Amino acid sequence: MDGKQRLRERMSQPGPILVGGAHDGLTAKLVEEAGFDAVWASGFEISASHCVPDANILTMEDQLRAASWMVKAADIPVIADCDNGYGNAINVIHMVEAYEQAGIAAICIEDNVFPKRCSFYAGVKRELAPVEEHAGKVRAFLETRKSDDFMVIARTEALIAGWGMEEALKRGRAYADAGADFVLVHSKSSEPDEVLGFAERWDRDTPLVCVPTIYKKATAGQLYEGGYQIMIYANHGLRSGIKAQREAFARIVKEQHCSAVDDLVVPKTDVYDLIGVPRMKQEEHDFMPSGGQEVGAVILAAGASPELGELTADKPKAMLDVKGKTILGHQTDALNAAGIKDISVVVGYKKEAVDVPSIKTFAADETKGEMASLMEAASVLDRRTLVLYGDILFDQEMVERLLNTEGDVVLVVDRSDIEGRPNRDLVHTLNGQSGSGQRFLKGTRFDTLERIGNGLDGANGEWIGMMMLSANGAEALRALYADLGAAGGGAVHQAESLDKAALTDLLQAMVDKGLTVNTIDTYKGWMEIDTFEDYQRAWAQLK
Ligand code: SPV
Ligand code: MG
Repeated sequence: MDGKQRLRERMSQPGPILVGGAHDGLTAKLVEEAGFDAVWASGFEISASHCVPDANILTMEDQLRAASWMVKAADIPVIADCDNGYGNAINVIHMVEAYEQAGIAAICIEDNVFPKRCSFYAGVKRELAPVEEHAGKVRAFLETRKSDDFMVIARTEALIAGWGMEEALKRGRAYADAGADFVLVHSKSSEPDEVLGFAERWDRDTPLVCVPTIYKKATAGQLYEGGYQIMIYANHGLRSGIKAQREAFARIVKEQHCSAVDDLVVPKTDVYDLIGVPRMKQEEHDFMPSGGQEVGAVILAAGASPELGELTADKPKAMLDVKGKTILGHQTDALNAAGIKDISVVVGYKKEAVDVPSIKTFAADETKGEMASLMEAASVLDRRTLVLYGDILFDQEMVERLLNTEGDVVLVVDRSDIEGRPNRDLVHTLNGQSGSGQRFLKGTRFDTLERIGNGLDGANGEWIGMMMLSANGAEALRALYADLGAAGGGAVHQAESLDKAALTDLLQAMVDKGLTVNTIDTYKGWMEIDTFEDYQRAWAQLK
C-alpha cells in the first residue's frame, strides 16, 4: 500500500486521525516515530526552516522538494500543505501532477489569494479568492488526479479573515459540492467553540479537518466528538525545536564547552538510527566490494629465498622487481583495488630493504616458520584479515572472491593439474576434484579442508598461499598456537617444532582439532615465485 491508500484505509476506521507538522525528512520521521497517523508538510514550517515568512515566498518546487524528502523518510502518509495552489486553477493542474507523482497522499489548498499570508500573522493584508475560483481549483484537482486515492482537502480561511460563520459555511459547502474529499475550516479563536459551531451546522457528508493551534486545549477526542475526523498539529515540532536549540546554543556560548549541553542533546547514535546508518552499513555489506576499512591484510615476507641466489642477495623475495614493480607493489595494488587499504607486512630477512611508507611492518625472526611470523602481527588480527605469502602474484578478482565468502578460515585452492608439484602446499578437500579439464574459475565452490601439507599424497588441489581469517578464525589460530606453545612447542604435523611450523602445519592441527577450515576454488589465475624459472615465467606472463 502506498501513502494515499494507507490514508484512505485509515479514514475508513473510527477515531481521530492525528497529523503532525514537519518541515523535512527528519522531522517527518520524528512525527512518525511519535505515533501520528500522517505527516503534515507544513508551509509554515517549511518557510520558517528557510527563514522566510509563510507568504508564497518559497516556490511550489521548494515546498514539493521538502515534502518529497518527507515521503522518503516516513512510512506514514504525507499530506502536503499547498497554500493556494501557487496560482490559479492552471497552476493547480500542474501542481497536482507533480505532487501525485511524488507520492504525496493528499494535498490541502486554501482559499487565500496569491500571494498568501499565513493565517496567524497579525496586521497583514488578508484577501480571499472568490468562492467559485477556489471551487474551480477543487474541480481541477479532481480532473487531474490519476488515482482516486489521491485526495484534496479544501480549506477555507473565511473565519481567519473575519468574514463570519455564514461565509465559512457557504464556502465549505461549495468546496464539498465541487467534490473535495475533506473540508478544512481554520480558526484563530482561542476556544474551540467556533469550529465546533461550524461542525454543528455542517450538512454535508464530506469529513471535516481542523488545525487546533490556537484553541490548543481542545483534545482530539473532543474535536472528533464534535465532528472533526482529522486534526493537524501543524507547527509544534518546529517551535519546540527552536526552543531547544536556542537553549543549547546559548549554553555553549556561555560555558564555552559543549559538554555543558550533554543533558539537552540526544546521543549521536540516536541520530544515526533515525537517518538510516544501520541500513547503509547493511547495504555496503550486500552491494559493495567487501573489504574497505573492516578488512586488513597481512603479507608474510620474512623468509630468505636461497633458491633465487643473487637475485635476493640484498632483498627479500617480496621486493623483487617484476615488470617495473615489486611483487609487494603488485600485491598491494590488487589489495587496494579490492578495497583493502590496511596492509601489514611481516619482514625478517633483509628487512631494511622493505621500505614502503603506506605499509605497517612487523619484524620476525627469519629463521622461524611462517606461523611464528604471523603471530608477530597478532595485534592486527582482531578483525577480518587476508593472510598471504609475499611471493605470489594474483589479481583483484581473486581477492574479491575471497572477500565474498563466509567462514572463519577460508583458503584459496587451485584445482588445475596438480601432478608434478611434489614440493608444494597441497590439500585434500571433502568434495574437491582436480584436473586440467576442470573449469572452476567462475562458480566459486566452497569446500571443507580435510588434509593439508607439503607434498601431500592423494591431493586434489594446491593451496595458493592466500587465506581469509575472520576475527574468530584468527583467534582460534592464535589460541591453538598458544596451546601448542604451552604444551612444549614440539613437533606440529610436518614441522619439527612449533617455532618452525608453517601455516599448513597449524591449519592441519586446526582440522585435527575438529575446527572447520573451508576452501574456495580457483583455476590458475595466480603465480608463485619460488625458483628462477618461476621468476622468468612471471616476467613473460604478467600482463
Ligand atoms: C501550515 O502549517 O502551514 C498551515 C497551518 O497552513 S497554519 O499555519 O495554521 O495556517
Ligand atoms: Mg500553510
